[in-house]
Amino acid sequence: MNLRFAHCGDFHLGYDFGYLPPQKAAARQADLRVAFFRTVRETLKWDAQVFLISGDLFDTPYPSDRDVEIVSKNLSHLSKKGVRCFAIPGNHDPMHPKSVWSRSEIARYAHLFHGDLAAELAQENIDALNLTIAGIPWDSKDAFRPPLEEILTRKLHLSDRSILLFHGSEAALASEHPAFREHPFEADDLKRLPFGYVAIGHYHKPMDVARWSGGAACYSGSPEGLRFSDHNLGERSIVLGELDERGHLVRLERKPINARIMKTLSYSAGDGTTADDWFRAIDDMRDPDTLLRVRVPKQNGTQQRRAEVLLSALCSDFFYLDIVWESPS
Ligand SMILES: [Mn+2]
Repeated sequence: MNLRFAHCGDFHLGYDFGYLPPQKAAARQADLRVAFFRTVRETLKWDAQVFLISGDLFDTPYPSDRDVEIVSKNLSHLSKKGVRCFAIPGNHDPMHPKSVWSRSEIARYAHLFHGDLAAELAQENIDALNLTIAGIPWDSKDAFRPPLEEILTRKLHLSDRSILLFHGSEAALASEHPAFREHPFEADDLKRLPFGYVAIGHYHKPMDVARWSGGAACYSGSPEGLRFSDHNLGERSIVLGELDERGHLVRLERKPINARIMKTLSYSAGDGTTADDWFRAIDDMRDPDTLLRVRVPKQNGTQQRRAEVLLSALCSDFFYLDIVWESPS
């Protein structure tokens, strides 16, 4: 029988959305909880036997009771349906003695990989499924250590089917985004590992990092965009996959999951556009579930006041419309 899995991560439950007005921030926090609920529902629809969380389920190691309760209830539901849950701590929810991962209402339903990679690769063998799941927990003490280096040289003892979970920065992304330098790895190194699927977290854009004969490695991405940064924009999804008896990846799909969508639009001085052009372009994107940030060049005197009035008329057509007036540098 083939094995099905669902891979998600980077929910950042409890993220404060501090740039939004309080009511909208609360609505977005609720969106994160809805995204988790939907992810669990899609996992069951997919008939997955395993549920994988590749780090940063929570935005903090000490989330609110409400967030803990929602996760606990959903994990308990998965467990009742026979789905096993595996998770690793990410950089936002690292392992601490009193962190969320030690709370019994979470620990009861999720197998958490922790411990020191230098000693051994934490892994769990499920004989009934002919499956090994291994996980590299985020190491806050040595955040720049390449996570794959040590296991590349080690002899691993795996079942025919094997999956690796870790949270890190693909090297090409690290060069584009200064914030993605921690726990760096090369996409090519993934191909040298003996796993059929590698479930990666940290980068928020859904992305296939590597594909090889019989396997793949993916960033699930965050199920909701958190900020107006490139990797949080656009559609969000989770990964659904299937391994055959030999451990080869035979199916890989993405399931859209986001309730709302984040977009940006940008104009610059001297590009020949006017406030009327901006108005038309924004008006075309009208959507009550869109968060849109528009960058426009600051105008002079009465022109500026006219442009502000014009564009502010569109605010109620969006979940959130943020017009950023940029002064000429
Ligand atoms: Mn992260």
